[in-house]
Amino acid sequence: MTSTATNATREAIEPVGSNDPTPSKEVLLDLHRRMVRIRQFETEAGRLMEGGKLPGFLHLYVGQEAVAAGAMSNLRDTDQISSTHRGHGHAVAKGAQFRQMFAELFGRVDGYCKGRGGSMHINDLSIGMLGANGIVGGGIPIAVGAAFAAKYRGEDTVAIPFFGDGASNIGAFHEAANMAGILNLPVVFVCENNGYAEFTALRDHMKLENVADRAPAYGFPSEICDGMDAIAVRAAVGRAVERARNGGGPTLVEAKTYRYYDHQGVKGLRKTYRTVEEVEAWKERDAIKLLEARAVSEGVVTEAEFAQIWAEVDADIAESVKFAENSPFPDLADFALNVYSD
Ligand SMILES: Cc1ncc(C[n+]2csc(CCOP(=O)(O)OP(=O)(O)O)c2C)c(N)n1
Repeated sequence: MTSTATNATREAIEPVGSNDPTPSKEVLLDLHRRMVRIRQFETEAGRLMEGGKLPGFLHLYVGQEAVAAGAMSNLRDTDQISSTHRGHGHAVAKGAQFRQMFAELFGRVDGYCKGRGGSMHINDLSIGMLGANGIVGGGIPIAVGAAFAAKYRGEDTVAIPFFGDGASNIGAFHEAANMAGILNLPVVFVCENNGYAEFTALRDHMKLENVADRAPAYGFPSEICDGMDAIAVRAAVGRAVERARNGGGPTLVEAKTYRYYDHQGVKGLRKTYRTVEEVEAWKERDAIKLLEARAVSEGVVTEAEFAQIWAEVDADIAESVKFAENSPFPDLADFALNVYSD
């Protein structure tokens, strides 16, 4: 269900489960593989950080996998995305390789930014990953710019900026949304509402309950989906992508989701802003468990087939970490390389 552009307030939709039909086996396995790749990449990155092996900051995406996997399963390599400080999941789901990602986290020359960017700046233009961004809301106008360029050139590509509930308070979001609306650009704004901006609960930083309620102000529709259900996210973003590709303009999709770890790192700096019970309640509806249970109970995928995906991903992780650890550090002599263009 979508609200219309002319409504002053949008239709409220309860984000509980999906009534969308179960996709084919091929699609289920694809969603599962994308989610498991994110979960295991992040789990390993968290372990490495706790072991003191990674420099810089690490904002883990664990818990939110269904959003990146569901959204990206609708996209082609030529479609473009921009990301946030919590960007590994988006990169992995868009098709980035573990070897270059781990090497970047380790600060080595084989990383996506030759070891100069670190966790918050992973990009891969060859797969339309325009980059993660440490500036909250910073990626939103970048994706809108990519959508403008696509429309200007007559290309049928779509751009998705991913951002959090906190980022929807930033001026860049409102300017970009206004521009996307008035220029009718092929953009799907995907807000991952995990209920918190750092340590501030949504009710303390926004008067509205839903980020989706902001879309009518810019003249385009919005949809709320269950961000723990990859099938529901795929369906919601799929509708919006199709609309954008066919000249229908932007949509805002809000996925209600949750992060399992703290804002930064694994244990986090403070623990008082949310309860253990709340975290455990969300884990009960873990996105990977939900998808596995549904696919197995409906007889579309076997437990053994899912187990094989976990094993393949773990082998890829082990090999890629070894590769990254063996990659050299950048040479200090060319520290200014690529800072300025000729
Ligand atoms: C412009 C700017 N302001 C403040 C910060 C500090 N900061 C980093 S993450 C964050 C909260 C972002 O919350 P949200 O957009 O909901 O994303 P989430 O962390 O929940 O994924 C803030 C305030 C920043 N990096 N950039």
